[in-house]
Amino acid sequence: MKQTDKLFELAQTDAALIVSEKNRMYFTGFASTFGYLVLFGNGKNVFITDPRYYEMAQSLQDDGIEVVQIANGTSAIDTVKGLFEEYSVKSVGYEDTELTVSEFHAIKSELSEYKLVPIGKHINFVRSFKDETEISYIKRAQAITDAAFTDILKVIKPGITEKDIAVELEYLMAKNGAEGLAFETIIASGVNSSKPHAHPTDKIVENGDPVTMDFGARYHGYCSDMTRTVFVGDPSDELHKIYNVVLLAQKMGINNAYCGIGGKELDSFCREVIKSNGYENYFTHSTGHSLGIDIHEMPSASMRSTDVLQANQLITCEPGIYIPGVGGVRIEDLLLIQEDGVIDLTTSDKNIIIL
Ligand SMILES: [Mn+2]
Repeated sequence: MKQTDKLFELAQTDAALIVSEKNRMYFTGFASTFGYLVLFGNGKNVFITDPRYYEMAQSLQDDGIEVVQIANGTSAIDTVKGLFEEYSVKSVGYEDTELTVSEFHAIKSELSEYKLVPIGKHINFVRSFKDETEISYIKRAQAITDAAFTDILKVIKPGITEKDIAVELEYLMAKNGAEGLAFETIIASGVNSSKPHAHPTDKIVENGDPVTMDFGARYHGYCSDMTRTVFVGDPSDELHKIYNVVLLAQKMGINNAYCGIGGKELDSFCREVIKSNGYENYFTHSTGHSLGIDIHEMPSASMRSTDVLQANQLITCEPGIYIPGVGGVRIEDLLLIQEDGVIDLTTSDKNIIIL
């Protein structure tokens, strides 16, 4: 069972009620659309589910998670209440960061006799530290993404549309072993590339266009994320310069990252390079984020971040410059923080590529 000791150390409750799909997936490694996971501070864990998952969920017993089927004519919350009574629970942590307002109201009225404590931020903090298995999934997801990038370079040429590049890239990730996408693929060519999160359109790629591709795969439920901007034919002098500034900024961030660096400090390493070249008003987003089961997780690297990057956490380094009417460049790698340094999990070339 993942990091429950750490969770209870932070939460200081007798139990935690986990109902969201992703947190259930995180703590159990078992994917399901329905189930209540009850964690107890004493190390006992119970997965409550219905007949659709009861048999499959038996594998959880090996990980020390008791599996209980909801009795006919009762609800999951009745089973939860029964357990709380049995174990003399007084305080219960709940996922304030995941529940809808109506789910919260339902839990609040059903569990009115318990002290309810919001523990969403503690769960997110615990989730930010990746174990060996999670790191292996993320590395694999990133390797799939890098392989797809190598392959897509053979496909991009004048005349192809942004949508076709997106479809090809997604096919290549699937071919390389992805079980799905980490997020909706971003393809932005020509003047569209000044919009950091553009959706792929029917626009045709033309000679001289930058093509920004921001994409990620999912492997065993875990995400990867990378961005490269390539050029189809020679870019204008201005775009060439912008590319070099973004590349320098990104390398400055990566080369100066270390275990213990503040997210704000990492951001400023990148931002200073862009600023000293006169483009500070055109770097309009933060430098990086972590990922895992979600594509955006904590910690973050931004001007306002108070996070400190610690061993076994991840952070992307993705500065960009976007000039409306001209175009944009973004380069993104995924970094794994380790005690003795930082590993760049992204292996794709980032010297300027002119197709
Ligand atoms: Mn990203």
